[in-house]
Amino acid sequence: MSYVDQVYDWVVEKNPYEKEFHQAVKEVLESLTPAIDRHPEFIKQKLLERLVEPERIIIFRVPWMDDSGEIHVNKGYRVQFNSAIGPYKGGIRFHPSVYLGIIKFLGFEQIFKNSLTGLPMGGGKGGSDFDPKGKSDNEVMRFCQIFMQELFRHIGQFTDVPAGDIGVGGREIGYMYGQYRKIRNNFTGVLTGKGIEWGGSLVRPEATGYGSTYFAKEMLKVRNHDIKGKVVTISGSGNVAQYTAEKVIELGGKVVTLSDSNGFIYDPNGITAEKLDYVMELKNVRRGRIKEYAEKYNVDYYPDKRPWEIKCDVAFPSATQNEINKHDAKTLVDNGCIAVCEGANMPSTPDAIEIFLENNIAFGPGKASNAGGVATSGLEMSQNSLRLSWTREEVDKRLHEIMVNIHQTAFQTAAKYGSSGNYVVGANIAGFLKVARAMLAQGLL
Ligand code: NDP
Ligand code: 2IT
Repeated sequence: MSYVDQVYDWVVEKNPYEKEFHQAVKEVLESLTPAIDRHPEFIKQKLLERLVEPERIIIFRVPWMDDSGEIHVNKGYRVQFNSAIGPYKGGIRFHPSVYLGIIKFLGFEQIFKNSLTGLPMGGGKGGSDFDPKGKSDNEVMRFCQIFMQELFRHIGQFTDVPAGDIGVGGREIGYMYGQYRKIRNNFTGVLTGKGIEWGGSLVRPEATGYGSTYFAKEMLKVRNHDIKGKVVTISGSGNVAQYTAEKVIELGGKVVTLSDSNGFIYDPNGITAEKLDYVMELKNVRRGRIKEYAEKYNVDYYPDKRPWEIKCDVAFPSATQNEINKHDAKTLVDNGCIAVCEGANMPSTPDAIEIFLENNIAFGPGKASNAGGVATSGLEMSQNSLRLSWTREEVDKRLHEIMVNIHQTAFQTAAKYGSSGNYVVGANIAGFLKVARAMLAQGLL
């Protein structure tokens, strides 16, 4: 049995039930084989065994009181996965599906993603099985405060810097930051995604979606295509989906779908900037359902479905993990899709990825294509350290450069290791090698 297979089996045996974590580990390890072949020292040093075990896991109780006075108890998590190249960095997810296996998969992905950005950030992730949906602002505030009442002792600007993810946006970061500042009595860049008046960076809210679009543009350029004039399907209607739509529209693409966990809307005439303003108000202020778009603009709504049956040139899965299965992938290919760019983390199942690669689809894996969010978080950290704020143009220029570099690195690394055009192999190997070298240089820790 090969070294990577042995490590994978060991991960499954030692971490039963964490199926998303197994999936993420398998995808990375399988593509590392050519790199491991060139570095036998990694085997001797048990480097992969060390890489798949988080440096530290914190699990804690979060009791909170709802508006009617009833007490609820949720679980809080922070997985501090790898700090070989910088402080742990990664978002916090509030969603009822959260358990250790999800946070570990996300933290593991984050190691390689952060490495690819070229910025000094290690990998981590946190969250809770708390469901912000249907909760009042006061309930969300109290939850965030109690969550931070424990998390504060484990994080810091040089230790671990959380940010947003599903269910955690500007509102939640605000409540958590306020509590951190109050408890610690200091004002530091301990979270990213902060409001612009209190240490945040311009373009951070837009960064993941803009970055994903910049990445897609680079993939298309290699094939002599452009976003302009392309029909685009997007899943999700949260932070990543909204700003992917904004940038695609700005670049002349036609966005025809958005979704949420209840279904998707299909607007064959294209979502315009004005309609997108409506979506942003609907989702970010009123916190309503995407179905309302269909009612307002008189378009079709498909309950309990994902948008992959709609014919498109480019697809941006931007909602959640495993939202494109084998059947969806086949449908996309059969309908003439030429590129799939992952805004979400691990939205495509392994057999869906196989279909994309077999059919020569330009496939951007999340850890490369959605790295613009964390990269701009890195830029927020830099600005906090400098005690300066860069202009919108400055941040966007740096974000764009980083995405172009990630694309180039993944593309060139894939070619170097015998898998031309395979961004999965390129991104995994490039992200891995930097972390592996740093781990070896720093000794057995
Ligand atoms: P949001 O909470 O802002 O939006 C999430 C969207 O996805 C909502 O429309 C939500 O619908 C939908 N969704 C969530 N869970 C499910 C589900 N189980 N089934 C169907 N739809 C679902 O999150 P983000 O936009 O920030 O995150 C989206 C994805 O992008 C995630 O995979 C995240 O990890 C990834 N990502 C986020 C980054 C960021 O900076 N925010 C950076 C890099 C990656 P509903 O409202 O009905 O739940
Ligand atoms: O998955 C991700 O990269 C994020 N949720 C953003 C992490 C961050 O620290 O900005």
